[in-house]
Amino acid sequence: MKKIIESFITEVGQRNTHEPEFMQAVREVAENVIPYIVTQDIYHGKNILMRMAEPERVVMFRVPWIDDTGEIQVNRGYRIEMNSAIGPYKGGLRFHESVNLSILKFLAFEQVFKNALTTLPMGGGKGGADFNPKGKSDGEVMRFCQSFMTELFRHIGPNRDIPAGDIGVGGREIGYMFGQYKRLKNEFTGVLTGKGISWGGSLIRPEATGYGAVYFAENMLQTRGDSFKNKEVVISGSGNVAQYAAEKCIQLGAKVLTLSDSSGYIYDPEGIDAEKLAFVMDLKNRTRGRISAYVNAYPKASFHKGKRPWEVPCAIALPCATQNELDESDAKTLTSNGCFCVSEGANMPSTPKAIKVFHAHKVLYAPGKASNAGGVAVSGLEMAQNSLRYNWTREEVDTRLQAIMKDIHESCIKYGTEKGHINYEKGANIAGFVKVADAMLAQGVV
Ligand code: NDP
Ligand code: 2IT
Repeated sequence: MKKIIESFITEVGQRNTHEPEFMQAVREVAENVIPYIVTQDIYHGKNILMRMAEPERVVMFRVPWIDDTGEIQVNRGYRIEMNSAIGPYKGGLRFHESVNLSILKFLAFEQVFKNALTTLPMGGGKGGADFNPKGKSDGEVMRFCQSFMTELFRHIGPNRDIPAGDIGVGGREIGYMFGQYKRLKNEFTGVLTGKGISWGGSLIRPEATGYGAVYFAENMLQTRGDSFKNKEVVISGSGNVAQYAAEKCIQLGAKVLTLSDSSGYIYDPEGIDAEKLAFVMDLKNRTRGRISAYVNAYPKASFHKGKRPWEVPCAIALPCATQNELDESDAKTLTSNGCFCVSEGANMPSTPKAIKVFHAHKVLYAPGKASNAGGVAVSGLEMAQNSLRYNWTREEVDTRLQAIMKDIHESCIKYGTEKGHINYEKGANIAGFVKVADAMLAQGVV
């Protein structure tokens, strides 16, 4: 088995040199799915995983724009259209200085499996640019978004490819991009998700990823007759996903101890309550400040510069910042401090060695493609509402989100149950694979 997996990885690696994040995501899937494929005759001789590891299409383009001093800047834009077997390409856009082909291909590959798990008809894609929104004025962000969409618009559409937000892309950026798409096409369509409520957005979409990651963790805790009540929770990040994960934890009676950004983490031993979270939301979303400012407002808290929050003892950890932000030594620290539940709000935040530590300690560990699927699931519900030209209430969307997270949890149990342990990583990868692979088989050599 090891030989089959290694020869597959070698072949994919030869075609994708210098793409470590993409190869990390492919290896994780291959290690979980190939042992399953060999037991299933229908997949033999179809080269199905190799086909899934090759994007259907990659678009790369120049994004020129003028900054506030009148200088011409240039960035690189991308859209990876990974797989459309079960629906149009769907996935976010990331604006961050680290963005490159490897990072977007890993995200697009993960998205294919994640979207399949949501039970909704969505293929997988991802895009973005190496643009750093930090410190940019509203005008600069708008001009960048307009230039980005001036090329992207010809590749997307409500039945072709529907982008949304991710790191560095929230409601403001979606608004600027939607406005430019509408001018170029002279059409009002649901081409992006994460839109404002008065122009086609869905209630609960901003909350969905964070809430979903907590709902998924709740489902995992229930398998042990446990809950969030009075649990200490450590969260990384302080953006969209982290904020709403924290909100749901607080609503469920947990004590949230940390939040972070790329400069460090804040630790509040008294817990971040609803009022303190409102301060964080204003700080991050309106004034676009740094999380370190929390300690000026709440002096009993401390700021740990350049550090990650995993050293703070907790029962539950929710990584909600970025890829590879939790390594083997962090995982060992967490488990030795009693952490027994990890639900990933971010995409691929735990390194492969960290995941091994979680499995060895029988931690309730959910990979992002299962636990953060609530965001794209509510994006799917936004698309459905746009097609219906109708809006569901908050309660309706939240009820559907909870049902979807429960369904994903059940799919993981179906394919991931091992002796005395649920391997959610294996369960999510196989369940996602089966749905997409069966559709591809039915469609011929695609
Ligand atoms: P935001 O841009 O709103 O927030 C990102 C947060 O992560 C910020 O606190 C940011 O800090 C921190 N961060 C980003 N890069 C790094 C880094 N290299 N090192 C340390 N911290 C970092 O993004 P989101 O909250 O939307 O996304 C967070 C994660 O969730 C990502 O992995 C994303 O792919 C994933 N995700 C998002 C979904 C969504 O609907 N938005 C859906 C599913 C997954 P700083 O400000 O210092 O950069
Ligand atoms: O990683 C993700 O699932 C997202 N950034 C959300 C994608 C979407 O289309 O809502």
